[in-house]
Amino acid sequence: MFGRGDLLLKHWEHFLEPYKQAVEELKVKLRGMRSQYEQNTDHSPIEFVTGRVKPIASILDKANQKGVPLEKLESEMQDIAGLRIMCQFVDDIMPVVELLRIRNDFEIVEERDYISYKKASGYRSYHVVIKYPVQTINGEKKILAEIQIRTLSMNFWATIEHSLNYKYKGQFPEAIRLRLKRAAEAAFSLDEEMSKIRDEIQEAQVFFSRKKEQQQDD
Ligand code: 0O2
Repeated sequence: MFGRGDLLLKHWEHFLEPYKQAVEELKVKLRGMRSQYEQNTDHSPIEFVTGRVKPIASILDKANQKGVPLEKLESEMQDIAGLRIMCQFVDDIMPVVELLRIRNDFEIVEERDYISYKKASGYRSYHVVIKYPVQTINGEKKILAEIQIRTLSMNFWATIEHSLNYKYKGQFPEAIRLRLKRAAEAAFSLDEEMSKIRDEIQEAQVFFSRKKEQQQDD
């Protein structure tokens, strides 16, 4: 016998299935871009890629906050499937966006540049919303997915701020809000400093990766 809770869970699993498939496929595809760079050049603009399907509780919270009715989730919630591409340098971000723009396995429906226009919270990242075709046993289904492209330093700040946000439910005590603002400025300066010594860093990285390869061959 199935209870109401089991049926509800089954309904959610059915709804989320194409999103899970899309995240798995996109992780492989985006990681493939990194491997191709590694094989063909000395520097990959992509450091690493992660992906997740938004947990049901977060979907419900966000729908509630934004007043999105559940029957409109598919068309109005853009980040149920979420991918993140981390770059070492700010200057790597637009070339990665360009790589996404020229792909023909999905369509870009929106871009949000929170790097040129950071959010009031201090959040910086470049968001690309895509329509991705998933092949299912019932035919093709196009779903929305959000790809966030950011530096390691932007990611560090966003990860910490996100966990604090969860703890304080967006209502930060003034002292924490100030510290986060200062931390965002420090993350910005770190990105700037690293960009200035980018050539030095990359030379050192090439040197170390060649040395590692030599040691593996010996
Ligand atoms: P989770 O847990 O990462 O899924 P908005 O109306 O601006 O709040 P919208 O319209 O959904 O958000 O789109 P946007 O701005 O592209 O933001 C979607 C996602 O970007 C968020 O998803 C976060 O992942 C990230 N993000 C946006 N603003 C912030 C911020 O101030 N701090 C941090 N840490 N992340 C941010 P979710 O659903 O909030 O969270």
